[in-house]
Amino acid sequence: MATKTTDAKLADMQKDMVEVGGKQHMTTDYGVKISDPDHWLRVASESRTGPSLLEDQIAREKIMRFDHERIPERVVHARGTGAFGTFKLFESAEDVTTAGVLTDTSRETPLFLRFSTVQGSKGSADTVRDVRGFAVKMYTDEGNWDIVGNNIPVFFIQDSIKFPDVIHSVKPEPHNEVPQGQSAHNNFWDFQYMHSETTHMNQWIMSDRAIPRSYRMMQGFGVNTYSLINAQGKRHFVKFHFTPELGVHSLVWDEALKICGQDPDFHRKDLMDAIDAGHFPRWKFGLQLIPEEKMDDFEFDPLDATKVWPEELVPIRYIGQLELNRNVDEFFPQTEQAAFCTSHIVPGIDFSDDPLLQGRNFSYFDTQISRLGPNWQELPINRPVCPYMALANRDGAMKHRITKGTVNYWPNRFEANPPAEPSQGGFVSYPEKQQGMKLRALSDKFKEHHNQAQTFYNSLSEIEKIHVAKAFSFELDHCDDPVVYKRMTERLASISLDLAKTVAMNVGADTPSKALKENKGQKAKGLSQLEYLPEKPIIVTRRIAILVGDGFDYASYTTMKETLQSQGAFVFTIGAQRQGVKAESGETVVPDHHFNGMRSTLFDAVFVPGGKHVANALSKNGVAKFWITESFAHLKPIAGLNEAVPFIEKQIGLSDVKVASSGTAGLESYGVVTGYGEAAATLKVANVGPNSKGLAEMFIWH
Ligand code: HDD
Repeated sequence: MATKTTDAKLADMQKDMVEVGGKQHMTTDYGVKISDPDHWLRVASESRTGPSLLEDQIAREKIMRFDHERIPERVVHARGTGAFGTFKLFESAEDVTTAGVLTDTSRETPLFLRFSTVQGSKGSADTVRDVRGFAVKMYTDEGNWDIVGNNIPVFFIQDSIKFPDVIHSVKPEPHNEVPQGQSAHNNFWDFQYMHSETTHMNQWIMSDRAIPRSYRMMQGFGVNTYSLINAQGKRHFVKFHFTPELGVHSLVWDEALKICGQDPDFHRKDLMDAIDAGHFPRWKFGLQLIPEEKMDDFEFDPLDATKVWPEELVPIRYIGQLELNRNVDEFFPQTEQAAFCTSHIVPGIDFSDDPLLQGRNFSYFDTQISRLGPNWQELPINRPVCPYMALANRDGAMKHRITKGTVNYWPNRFEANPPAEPSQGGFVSYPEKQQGMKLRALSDKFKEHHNQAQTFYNSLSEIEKIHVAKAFSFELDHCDDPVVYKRMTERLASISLDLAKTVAMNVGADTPSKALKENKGQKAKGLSQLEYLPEKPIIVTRRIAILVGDGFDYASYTTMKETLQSQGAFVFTIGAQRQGVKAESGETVVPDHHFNGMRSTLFDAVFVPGGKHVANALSKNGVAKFWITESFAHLKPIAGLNEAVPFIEKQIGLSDVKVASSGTAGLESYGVVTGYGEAAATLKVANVGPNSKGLAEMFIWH
């Protein structure tokens, strides 16, 4: 029995839901109960297994259904996962739009959000270096509104006609289908060099933005320029922003690479676990608005998707909140079959002449036909929750909605299902005056490609800049054609001579002697991800490992575990063996994993309680020792007590880890917190920094 709900989309989907379990017998697709699901009907006796019979309608149905289980994966963004949620406004935007979803503060609009990577196939790993998709489908009272965005605010190309080229260049190469889930290859960087308009996006994808810690910890951007139309018919151009409550955080590259193999589902599990635990991820929703008459006031063209609208010039106005609060029940019908279209807008919202958006409006609508067939809009995940009557859109493969009545055209003699006047909510396109030559061209302002790329690079912190240099060095190291890595390195001299020189040295390109474009040090707001830290450092949903073996100190173990859990952290006991680990004081703890079952990379921090287990188990186990070394290398908070202190000190090879004297609070160094004596009994955890900054805040002693 479906549970009663006030969520309109959940109620809608429940009409099509059945549930595994209970006393209902197993049946065929046509409803006949099955008596023996394990044997094909065949000629057989006790001594002989004879031929299987084609007559077996039950076996044939089962095999046929299996043979056709797969549908084409998305041509890009094939790897992804999603969740349901709600959108609420805390401020009406009625001064700029008539859209109910952006003006009615009493509404809770149900939504579905799908996150994705771009390059890899459906089965590729989550933590690859890539752009992340951020596609939102809002089931509004006036129809579905899709924002098909990314976690990076700009795009590679300006004109949609180049999309097949940029995607072909990044996808596995055509002759050998290599590499999977990577942009580190000749064709990608060849294309990037050949199109200097990609220079800005290159900086973003080589930054830490392309290796997020979690889908919950990244921004979402609509990227394209849309329009909002108010009741007076006035138009504002708009860009959509989603800013995560948890802040923006990234993995470090070595960690990301390892997680690809250690847990390819890292991000999708992270999202599901947080929602299951009731820690619902939230994003503030904001608008950047430019009144129509101001569109020519900028040195860039606001319709160019390779440019951001600098926040100094166009501030973000936050008006709402998006929350994810429900996992899907079944992946295929609720995520794989989700179909987003940039062309799905509702009254009060309109397109712009953004040349990338215009092409997208054709492409998404079109691609769903090869993935799902012409009736994809009827699938439960895609259909609207408001009443709808597409009078003339009938038939086609896999039609399943039944429309009663004798007419399927307009006008009809009954005046059945008449069109709506604008005052009744009918969609009217903004009546824009158009005049011009028919040409294959873009306006002149689209020709400038480097200013914002430089500003992005200049705005990064020193550590972020180092990461960019390392990322370019990794990528170009994987290009074996000297033409590709040499030319691309040269291009970097139009951003920063230092960056170009470092990369040239690493990848074996010629060291550039002069900058290709003067860098005047221009910086801007909102580009460095360090600007997006939560107001107060929090540890909620952070994964923290406690390493224990036989002989560990039970008191400090439980104090730390309970304190961390009380603050919403996910705490895991990693033990020498999962059969049980015995504390010095006799208690037995059953670890969640044993040393070899997990890796430090899958956790945000590690704690080692004191006790004899350090000598008995940890010091004798290479994996446990490496856990500490690797955590340190990945800049993670490490804490240890008593006997654990010299153990930690040894693994990280630090001579200046400061150690408090017996009974007093511990001290910290490089994100390592250690302490001797009675401290364990009064251990409290307060602030925790994100894993790339403020690491030493992790454990605070009172
Ligand atoms: Fe796209 C999927 C985001 C440019 C053509 N795109 C897709 C998805 C996201 C984006 C998040 C996955 C949707 C899902 O989860 O199902 N794409 C973007 C952004 C772009 C962009 C932010 C730049 C502003 N895309 C873009 C262009 C074209 C496409 C210029 C073609 C002209 N994109 C597609 C597609 C996909 C797609 C081929 C594959 C699967 C799908 O649409 O539903 O049509």
